Amino acid sequence: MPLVHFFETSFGRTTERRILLVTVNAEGIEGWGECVAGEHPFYSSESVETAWYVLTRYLAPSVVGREIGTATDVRKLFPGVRRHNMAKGALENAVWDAEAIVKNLPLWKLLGGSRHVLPCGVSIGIQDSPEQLIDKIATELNSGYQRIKLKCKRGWDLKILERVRAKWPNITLSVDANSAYTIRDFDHLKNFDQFKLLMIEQPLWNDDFYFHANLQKQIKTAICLDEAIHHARDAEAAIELGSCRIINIKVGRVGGFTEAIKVHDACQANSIPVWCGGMLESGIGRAHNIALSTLSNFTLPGDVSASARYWKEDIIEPEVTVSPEGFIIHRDKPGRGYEVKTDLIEKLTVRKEVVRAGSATA
Ligand code: OSB
Ligand code: MG
Repeated sequence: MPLVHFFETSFGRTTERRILLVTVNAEGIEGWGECVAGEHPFYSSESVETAWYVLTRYLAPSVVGREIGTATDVRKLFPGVRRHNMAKGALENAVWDAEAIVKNLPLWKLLGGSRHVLPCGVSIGIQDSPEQLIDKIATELNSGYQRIKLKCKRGWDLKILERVRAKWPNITLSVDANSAYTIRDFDHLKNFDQFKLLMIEQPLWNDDFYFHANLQKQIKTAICLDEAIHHARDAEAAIELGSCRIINIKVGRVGGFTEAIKVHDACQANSIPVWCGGMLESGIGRAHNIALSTLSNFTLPGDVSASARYWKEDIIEPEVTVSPEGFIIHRDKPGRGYEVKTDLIEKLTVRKEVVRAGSATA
């Protein structure tokens, strides 16, 4: 699916998405999940290809044909595959979707959510010019978004922030470095404090807690970890070390709703606010992110934005919309709450594999 506008981070530019969807058939009920792995293993070590391999060869064969009491049990059936969280999350979440439909409950309720009106932010990529960025920010503010997050890297940071703050001194603003900086940049990063940012997301290495803790001691701006958090124990370690004051939860990155809830609860117990990250999802992943964002500790605006920011036509009905005040209101239909446009998906599909009960495990 081509993106309406390219999306550029410190690790590269995306112009179209290849989206891997998982459908589970639970005695006639269809549950859908989206694998949020990228086209290339740049954000994390997973990609669409690795997820396809792990799902079709290991995860799906261990789950089909099995009696499943509740979606939380799905990961207990997985063979001993290390990591590959996005592949695992796609399958587990499809079962959550099916379970919610079977129980005639909206997914958000099944997850234990309680928030009804969800504050939305936007993530704005690196642009071809500062002028193009200013235009984009103006458009998103006009649409009502409550928080602007800018992708940054060396050469696209302090000067950009100066221009943005000169024009909008009071908007809620944050930055996401996707690991663009190193220890050599600590003095440089101290300069970010003057811009009164809500947070700086994952400034250092994707797998680091220790140097983030050092950095957090030296800067006033709150550090938020994204890439580094793979499960609740990571969250606990990062919090105990002082590596961050905010955590971004992406359900795929932590391997599904079960672990996402654990991360959420660990943060809540330590008074660390969380928000829902995005991975340029289609409507299915987007609907799941909305359901997750209803949990009580999702107090900061998420990167869950309207379908139209990403797609000419989304694969769900209705599309996700954001109110002029910058809120998404969850839907109360059973399951994910949005219909899947199966005809459109069929038209866009380039590869498909059906894993049936009794198929050989690797
Ligand atoms: O770091 O949050 C990130 C997109 C792809 C990979 C990583 C990230 C992002 C985003 C986009 O920031 C959020 C969105 O879906 O709008
Ligand atoms: Mg991020």
